[in-house]
Amino acid sequence: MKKNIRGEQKDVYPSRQYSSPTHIHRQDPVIYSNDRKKAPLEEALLDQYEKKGFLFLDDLFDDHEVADMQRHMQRLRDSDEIKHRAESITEVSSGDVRSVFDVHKLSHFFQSIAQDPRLVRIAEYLLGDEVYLHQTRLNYKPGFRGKDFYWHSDFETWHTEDGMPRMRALSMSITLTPNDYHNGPLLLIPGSHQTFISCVGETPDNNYLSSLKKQDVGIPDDVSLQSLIEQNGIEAAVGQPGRIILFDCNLLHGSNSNITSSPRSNLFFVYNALSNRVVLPFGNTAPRPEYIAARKSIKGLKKSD
Ligand SMILES: O=C(O)CCC(=O)C(=O)O
Repeated sequence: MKKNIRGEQKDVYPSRQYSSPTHIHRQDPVIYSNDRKKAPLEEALLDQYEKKGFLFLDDLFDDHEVADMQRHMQRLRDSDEIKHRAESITEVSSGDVRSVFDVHKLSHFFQSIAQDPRLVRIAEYLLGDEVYLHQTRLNYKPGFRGKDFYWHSDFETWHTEDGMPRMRALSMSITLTPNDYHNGPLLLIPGSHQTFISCVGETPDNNYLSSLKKQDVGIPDDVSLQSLIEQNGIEAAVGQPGRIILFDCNLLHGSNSNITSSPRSNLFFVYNALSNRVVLPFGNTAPRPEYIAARKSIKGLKKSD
């Protein structure tokens, strides 16, 4: 095994280090809190999250709140200043904005949504710790030419390229347009959060921008994907704006391109346990910038007593 730059030998989730893919059974809990009486979610939803690695919440935000989010999303989208900032990732072919990172720092409005006690309490319960924002982003998938996101586990990237030690993080994605079967909704492989796929291929130094655009590293192999999909199927997170798609950091997910006329835009907040804050990357590369992975600007969002 390659020694990482922290000088440590032990990496329980090594990836991009071997010449063929391997599977490692998850070494970490899915739900870290034990007292279900204190849970901010119903028992059935907790069971579903544990088993499938994701759940949907449809009624957490009211129509006014969702309309406000849509307005602020559009404002960021239309801003020329934002488009030219490093936090904006553009499509290789069209130059269109694909993602805007750090939305909680670019917009006070999105900061307040990311810190909303209704969201933070759920994250705290599932992760069994005070949480902070590891990453936030808006993903736009315009009509006609909205590009796909290939299958991946976020944790594989966050561990290898950012140094997130363990599987103790989750994403909450809030849909800001209708997500239907045709316009490239998020696709999830139920149960895949239990298996870490150690991917093949080295990460070139400072390749993070190109790999965000092209997704050419940290991609599971076809054989592994096929067996997980054959065992568990695929679920499409279709729903109306304002739905929260909550998923574990190691869940395999992706989405198809959008050739319909209906745009699809989703917001993502990534909560990580404070005790799981990033160290140096396990893949031996230089850390990615702060707007992609919080390393210095870490602020606990304590909401539970
Ligand atoms: O927006 C999507 O459809 C998928 C996003 C995703 O997986 C990512 O940004 O890592």
